[in-house]
Amino acid sequence: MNYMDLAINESLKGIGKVNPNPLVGAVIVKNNKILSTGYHEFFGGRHAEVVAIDNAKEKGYSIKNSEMYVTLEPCSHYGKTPPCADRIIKEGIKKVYVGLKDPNPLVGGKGIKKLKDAGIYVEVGLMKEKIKGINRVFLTYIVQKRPYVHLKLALTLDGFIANKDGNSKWISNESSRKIVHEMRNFYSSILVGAGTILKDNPSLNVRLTKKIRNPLKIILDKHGLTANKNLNIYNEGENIIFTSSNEKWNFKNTEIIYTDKLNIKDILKELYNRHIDSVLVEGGSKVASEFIEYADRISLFYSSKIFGRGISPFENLKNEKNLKTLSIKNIDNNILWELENVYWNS
Ligand code: AOF
Ligand code: ZN
Repeated sequence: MNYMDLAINESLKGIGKVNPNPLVGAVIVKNNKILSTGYHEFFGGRHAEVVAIDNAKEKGYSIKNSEMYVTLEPCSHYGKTPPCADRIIKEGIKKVYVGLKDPNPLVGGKGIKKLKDAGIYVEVGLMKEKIKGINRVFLTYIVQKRPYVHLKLALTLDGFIANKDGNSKWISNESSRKIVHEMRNFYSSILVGAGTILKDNPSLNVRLTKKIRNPLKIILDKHGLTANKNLNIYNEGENIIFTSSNEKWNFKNTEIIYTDKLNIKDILKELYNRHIDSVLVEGGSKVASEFIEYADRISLFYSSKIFGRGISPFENLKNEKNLKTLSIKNIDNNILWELENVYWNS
């Protein structure tokens, strides 16, 4: 494994803990020996570069004239912590290999310039594409000023998300569902319509894989159908309900946002304003038909079941769509088809 790969692997340890900040990892190397590694561990915490430096020093290493591999450009601003570029210069690190230039306007090349001005050798762009993929949430949130949207659906072979009575349990297999729980660890929130809540009474938590934390649950409930019912979503974690109804919800873990229309763009804007950087949209056909317009990524889990009749996920679709395939995988006889939407910002 190369050093940048190692830095990337370190960065992944921050999944589910750093949002809306980036996943960042760093490695310090001297004379071809790895002295230390570090990653951004939690929102507001030390940056990866500083963690790696502190770790090397704790082990008693001198890091003067060493090299650093870091997945994101070291920052140049005073944020929750002082600038990493200053610390790197102070410690006498002589070469810095940067994966991705930081698109955050607070940094945006200023960190690299600071290092270069101090006489440090800097190389930018190592494994850039991989790092962009891993940081797709941060990049969308910071550049496009909206949450990243990932639409996930489980479908029968003939393309239904439920049978004609609306039953959707269980279309995809256990391995597919495990992947969905990993997605729940990765994204800050899950969004579903009230119909799904009433029909399936889902918990929408992380169970089938090692839980990092439960994502925030967002329910679109125009008519207030979920108000004060005995439902699993109220048992743990936090909920936000968007509604146009005058119903009152009396749950401590549930915030109600009243809005005239449940307009998706406005909902996403509201979430962005609350620093929610990503949404995993988990269905209902109404929700899927609307969110397909706004989804950055779509994951379709096709099972080998055939219903013949049922509910199509896109019954309410307004405009035809043509998506771009990212990958197709066999998941124990289910097929996971991952697709990308065209750029939807306007
Ligand atoms: C991180 N972790 O390892 C690096 C970051 O609010 P602050 O002070 O924590 O600054 C956040 C910004 O700092 C972030 O958006 C990114 O531009 C830059 N680098 N952030 O959270 C890190 N290296
Ligand atoms: Zn920093």
